[in-house]
Formats: sequence, C-alpha cells, structure tokens
Amino acid sequence: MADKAYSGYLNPKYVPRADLIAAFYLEPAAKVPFEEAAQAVASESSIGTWTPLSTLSKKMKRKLHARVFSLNKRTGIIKIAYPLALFEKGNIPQLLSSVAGNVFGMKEVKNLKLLDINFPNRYIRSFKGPRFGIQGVRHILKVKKRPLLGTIVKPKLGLNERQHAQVALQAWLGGCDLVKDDENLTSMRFNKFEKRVRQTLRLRDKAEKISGERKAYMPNVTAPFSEMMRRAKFVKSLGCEYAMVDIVSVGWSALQDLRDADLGLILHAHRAGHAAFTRNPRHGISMLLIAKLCRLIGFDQLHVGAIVGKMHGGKREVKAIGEEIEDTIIHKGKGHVLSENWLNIKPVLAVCSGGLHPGKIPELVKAMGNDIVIQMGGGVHGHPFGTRHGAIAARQALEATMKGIPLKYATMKHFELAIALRKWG
Ligand code: RUB
Ligand code: CA
Repeated sequence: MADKAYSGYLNPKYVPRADLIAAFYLEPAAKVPFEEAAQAVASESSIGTWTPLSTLSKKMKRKLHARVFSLNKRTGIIKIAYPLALFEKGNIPQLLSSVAGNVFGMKEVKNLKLLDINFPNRYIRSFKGPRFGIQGVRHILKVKKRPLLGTIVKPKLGLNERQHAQVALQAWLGGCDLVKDDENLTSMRFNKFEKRVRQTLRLRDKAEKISGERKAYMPNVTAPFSEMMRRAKFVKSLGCEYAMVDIVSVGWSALQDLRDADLGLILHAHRAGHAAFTRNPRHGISMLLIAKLCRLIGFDQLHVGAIVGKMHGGKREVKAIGEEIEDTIIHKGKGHVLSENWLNIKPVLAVCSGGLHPGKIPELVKAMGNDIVIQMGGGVHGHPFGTRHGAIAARQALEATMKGIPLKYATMKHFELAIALRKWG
C-alpha cells in the first residue's frame, strides 16, 4: 500500500471470492473526493487508522486489508470486500464493531448507510439459525396454510395481571392464535411478570379446551441479561412455547446467548427502537441487515413492518425483508443490494404489525403471502364491542381473504366484521 493513510484500499479489478461483502450508501463530506471517503471507510472498518503504520508487516497488510471493489458515484453505492480472517465466527458484536463501528462517525463521510452484507458460507455455518422456523411454528400451532393471527394485549401498560389474562382469553376465544405482551411490558409494580405469565397461561389452557385450537402466549422476557434468562427459563418451566424479546434494547450479545441456550422456546423478535438507525435512508444501518442478523442468530419470528399500517416502511422494503428471512437463495435487485445463500439456515416467520385492523388483511396478504403473522393490537381491542368481537372480526376477515371473498361481501354474513369495517374502513 502507498503511504497516504487511506490509499491502497481501492481496487476495482478485485474479484471477491470467500470474502465478506458489505454494501454502503456513501456521501463524502465537503471537499473530500468520493474515492477517498470510500477508502477511509474500508480502512477504518478493517485494519487501518488515520496515519500509515509501521507496526504491521506488508505481508499481513496485504492479507487483511479490505478492498473497495465497486464504487458508483451516481448512486453513492460502494461495495467493500473484507477477508474473512477479519471476523470472529459466531460473534455478531465483533462483526458490527468492524463494519458498523467507527465508520459512521468519520469526518470524511457526511452520510453513510450500511445497506446489506453478503456472508460467506463459512461464516454462515458458524451460526445455528432458527430452531423452529416457519414450519416448526406452524407444526406447533397446527396451522398449515393460513397466516397466523396474533394480538398484542392493549393498553400496552396499565392492566393488572388478572385483567391482562382476561383480555388474552377473549382474544383467543375470538379466534387469535397468538397473544403477546407489548414491548414495554415487563415486570411492573402493577403487573408482575411471574404472576401475569402464570395467570395468562392458565387461561390459554382454558381457551384451548373451549376452542379446540392450539393457542400460544408470547411473554416479553426483556430485562438485563441474567434476569432475561431467568424469565425465559421460568416461562419454559410453565409449559409456555414462546419468549418474546426486544432485540434492539436487549442487544446482540444477549440475543446470541438466549438462542444458544437452546431452551426449546420459539423466539419472537420485537424490533422497537430499530428506526433510530434504520429509518434515515442516507445514514445508519438498514432494517434488511438487522433482519439478516436475526436469522443468523436464530430468531423464529421477527417484526418486519406491515406496509399498510402505522409504521414507516414501504412495500418494496418490507417485501425484500420478508424474502430475505424466508428464502434460501436471495438474488440481487428488488430491494436486495447483495445476493445471499442461506444454506441450511431455516426461514424466519415474518410478523406484520403496527396499525393493522381487519380491513387491511386482504392487501397485506396479497403483498406478503401466507407465511406471516398478522398481528393487531388496536385493531382487535379497539372494536366497538370489545376484544372478543374484535378477534372474531379479524378471523372472519382472514378466512374470507383465504377464500378470495371480498370483505364487503363477507360482512353480509358476519356482523362483527361489518362493525369493524364501519369503524376503520
Ligand atoms: C402494534 C404494536 C407493535 C408495533 C411495532 O400495536 O404494539 O409494537 O407493531 O411496530 P397496534 P413494528 O396493532 O395497536 O398498532 O411491528 O413495525 O416493529
Ligand atoms: Ca407495541
């Protein structure tokens, strides 16, 4: 490499083979040439610093430095190849400290977004991936084809343990398969974790007996690491199938340990907080990449966005995330910057949630297909006649959608749905 700190990291002729590839969107700072900013990113995220060094042999430098092998000033997209030796296998925090570390704060860049990573096979093989995946979840819940129907107990905070369990019971009896805690409900003064889980699971059993269907509860085990693990083991000991975690607030290291503990729980990932770094199209980390990390680590279900709901995230992006966590071979294009081969890592079930109600189901299923969880909080509990009728309406809308019957015809037979559509459209 030449002596300028950031030179020697650009090689448009380089053809990556077993490297890890990262694609970034890059806007250089004022007066910084695009090539220099690109090389600054490649340097800082691999082996370099602001000045040339005498501490590393030329041979090791050649072996380990990253290479910008593709650079497009018009689109701002650069692709960097990293030798696999730069990464510790099975260590997501280390990966992020490298390719998503110092680079975002460098003065050479004005904006930088990590869009996608292609993981080499050897790296992928160092992770377990989901234990259950889409088929495993379907098998446990005995739902073969249709989307799963879920609800979040609402209000998100405020109910006591008994009220929470009662709301869950009504949702299950109305037709929901899944009931979950909300992201900020953990163990509160007015609603203690253990008491809530015991009472809710008791009513889950009751709902199964009455309805003849499988029903599941997803308690939120989010907490400092050792307490989170204790809560996960506790729910498992009571015969609960799931644990739900707020992946961003809990952090990657804890997520890996939770998965690696192999407790036999279906792991549900709530992504609250992701938009702090995924939403800006020019700076941060893409939600697509967050989803890839969740699949590698081994979450069975992940919130991906609902397209037609209340949260940011358009059709192209949400569909691409859905494909990324579901398919084995990912091709470039249509929202995927890089390709991927997931080998034998199982597919993750996409959860569509946020601002949904029965009237949104046909459009959502048309965009996302059947392998999703359709989750609605307000869209069930906000029904004018209450939770039970709200869940009935949602299930009616889902069954009609599966039969290809337009909802406006379905309302002629189903008054709960008619009331829901009158309220929400
Ligand atoms: C939805 C809800 C979830 C959001 C999060 O409630 O509580 O936290 O889905 O967003 P409601 P995302 O159905 O009443 O809107 O799923 O996009 O991560
Ligand atoms: Ca929520």
